[in-house]
Amino acid sequence: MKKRILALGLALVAAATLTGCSSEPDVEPTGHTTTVTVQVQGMSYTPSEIEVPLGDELVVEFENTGTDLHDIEFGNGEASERLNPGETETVNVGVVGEDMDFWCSVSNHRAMGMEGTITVAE
Ligand SMILES: [Cu+2]
Repeated sequence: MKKRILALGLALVAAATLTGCSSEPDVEPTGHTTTVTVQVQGMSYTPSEIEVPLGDELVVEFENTGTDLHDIEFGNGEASERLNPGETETVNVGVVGEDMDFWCSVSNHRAMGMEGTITVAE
């Protein structure tokens, strides 16, 4: 029984990995990495607009400098954990081939203004 559960778990991980690969945009990677620090100010991200050269890998160092629980979630499915105030997490967003939104998935934070955009610069 335990073995069967383990096998199912592995299958789910494999499926998730495959889905992750197929959702990557068809773009020539530059081999460069753009690293951006994103902080929280009240109920918004700063910066809320990030520009990334086409094909760069984007790494976001998310610092919860706010006073509530927050996370950061990207349009391609990458996301941080929910962080307490003062915590930091580095999220590898992957190679960026198209414009993308990002937002906080906690409660109604997105509606309150916790969202932003990643713009591809060609
Ligand atoms: Cu939030």
